[in-house]
Amino acid sequence: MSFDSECIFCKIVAGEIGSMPVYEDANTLAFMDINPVVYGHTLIIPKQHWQNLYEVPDDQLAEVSATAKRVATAISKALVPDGVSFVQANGKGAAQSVLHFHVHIIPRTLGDDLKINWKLNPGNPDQIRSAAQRIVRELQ
Ligand code: DGP
Repeated sequence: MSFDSECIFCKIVAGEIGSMPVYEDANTLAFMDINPVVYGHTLIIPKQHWQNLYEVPDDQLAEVSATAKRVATAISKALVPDGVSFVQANGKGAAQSVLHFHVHIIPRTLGDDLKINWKLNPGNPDQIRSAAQRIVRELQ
């Protein structure tokens, strides 16, 4: 089991710090982003610690992809956005701030004009929770 005791996402997987999970299976976890760029912004991670796309083994990548598809499908039904974007950053130049491989699922609104390097602003916990509850209901 690959684990980094300094990694914030490993701490979430281990239950050492809280998160708002929406889906979990043996090797992957989906939870709400604490700095959402939009309502419903969700992260998908492998439970094991791999820094980036280059490190994550293909079988783990396949499992993350399957979870990302499952959660994006639930988001598209529960939140009814105009679209859904996947963003996955590798390295400083790509604005990767947490060095544990992850995929952002971002519900989109026509004309939202989102920039790929968004600012990390704290989200409203009630709004994040409400989005999580709607996604979880769809996944059940
Ligand atoms: P990136 O910048 O692509 O590495 O994305 C990392 C994301 O992780 C960013 O959108 C904010 C989010 N994030 C950072 N720390 C935490 C945390 O402790 N909990 C949660 N839920 N999200 C976090």
